[in-house]
Amino acid sequence: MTFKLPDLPYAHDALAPYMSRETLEYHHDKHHLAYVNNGNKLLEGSGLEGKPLEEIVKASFGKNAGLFNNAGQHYNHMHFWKWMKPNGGGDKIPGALQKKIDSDLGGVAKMKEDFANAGVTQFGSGWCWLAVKDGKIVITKTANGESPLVHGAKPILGCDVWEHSYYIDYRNRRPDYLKAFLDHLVNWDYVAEMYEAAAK
Ligand code: MN3
Repeated sequence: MTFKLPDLPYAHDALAPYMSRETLEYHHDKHHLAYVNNGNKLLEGSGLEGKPLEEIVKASFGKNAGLFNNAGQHYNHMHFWKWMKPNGGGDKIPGALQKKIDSDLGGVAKMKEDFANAGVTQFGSGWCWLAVKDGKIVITKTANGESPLVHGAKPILGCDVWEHSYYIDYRNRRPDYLKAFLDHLVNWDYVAEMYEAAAK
């Protein structure tokens, strides 16, 4: 089995009330698990067995839709759990990353506004992102299981705007979910870690 469901890095109720135990039980224990199981089945005979996850995602994009959807979502969710933490969010962003956000995205407040707007305007299922492209941090959005990884960039923060990510807690209020994600959930230390790795 190449793909494995990672444990959540916190208890299922640790992100409440911003993301409930019930949401994480469905989203992590069922949705993510399904991507892992389907991905493992579709990996067999694909010629990509044993390759690193990022390579499988890039190599299957546009060539093997079934495998890409599941491997892409496995990659996205592996990071998504780590992009959140209890008592996260806010404006406490590690120094070097904050400076880069100031220079590339017009400051933290503007970045949060534009990131949320990308998530709100992603039509249907998908993700909104901070990513490093050509040495700059950019804000993007993608459909379904895609990520900046298959568009020549390196993701450093992503928010899942599939309905399964927010419907139990927020019903149709996607803007409220994105605001709670930014104000109370983002693990900026992990974002900074991915930024340092992407900037090398
Ligand atoms: Mn999801």
